[in-house]
Amino acid sequence: MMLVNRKMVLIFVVLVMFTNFASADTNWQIQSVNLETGEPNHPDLTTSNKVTVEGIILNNPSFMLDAEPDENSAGIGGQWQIYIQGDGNDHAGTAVWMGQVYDHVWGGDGTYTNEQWLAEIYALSHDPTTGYEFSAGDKVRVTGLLKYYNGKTNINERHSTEEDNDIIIELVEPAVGLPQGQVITLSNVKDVNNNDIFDATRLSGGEYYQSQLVRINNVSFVEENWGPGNAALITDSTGRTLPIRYGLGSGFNRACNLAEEFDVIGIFDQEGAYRLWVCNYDGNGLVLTDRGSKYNLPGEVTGDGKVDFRDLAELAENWLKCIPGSDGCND
Ligand SMILES: [Ca+2]
Ligand SMILES: [Ca+2]
Ligand SMILES: [Ca+2]
Repeated sequence: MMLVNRKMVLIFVVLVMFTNFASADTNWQIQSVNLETGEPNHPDLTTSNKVTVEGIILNNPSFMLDAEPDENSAGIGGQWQIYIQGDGNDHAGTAVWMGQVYDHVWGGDGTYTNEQWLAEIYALSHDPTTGYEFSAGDKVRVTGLLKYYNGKTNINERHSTEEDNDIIIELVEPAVGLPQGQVITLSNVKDVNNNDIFDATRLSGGEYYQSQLVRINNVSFVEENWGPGNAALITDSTGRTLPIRYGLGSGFNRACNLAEEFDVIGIFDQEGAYRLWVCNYDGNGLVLTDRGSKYNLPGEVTGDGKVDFRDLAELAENWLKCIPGSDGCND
């Protein structure tokens, strides 16, 4: 009897180990495509099995999509999205997306009330064990269902408010820092005729950089179209071009002070065509990027995500002070 129990325990332990091992994917595995056709072919694309994957958060969500709840929206309601990028040898990234009004807008199942929606994205923004609030540069573990959309395999709820479809995000390591943007040129992702370079092996072209941070140096605008959420177009000295999507960052509400030739850092994205998603601009003048705001809320200085009297008090206390060596001291 004793022996049987030990055996059973052993089998159970091995099963648990195998299950844990089998359910962990890399971003590279999640983005798997058929080498001949380029079609996505992850085994759990249409099963009800959730995948688990780790990566570094690339963006604070309020700079990317508008999560403002709007259950009765004639528009599209709240949306929420982060990208995670694999580290080490995991040369790939994955978008994690949520929507509020699945049935009205996304051809799905159910709509979150405003209250439910806020609870959903609050849960996704905090480690379930410690309550820690995530930020770009944190390494996290994401568990959820897969859904293919316009060129990449995303983790999302498959457009359903069913609790079984929930996404879970857990902290692996806080503040590991953003990955350095891989320096590319437009010739890495566009051919001589300025067409997207698609390589189904994902070892070159746009697929190699998809959903990861890249940096492109010495570009200029063909179409500036400055403003939050707008689409722009950049070019380099070879005449190749690449679409830019501006995020919702409040920096795009200020004047564009970029030099005529500038560098750009953003998330290399595919939605049909390849494009670069730049979430915010911090006004530095030479590089179209933002180096560290947490919330997309001008005047929010205390770091709690709400503008109130505490921010005002801090502002008042420091009124007319300037940082030695900064432009502000020359006014
Ligand atoms: Ca793709
Ligand atoms: Ca849910
Ligand atoms: Ca505040």
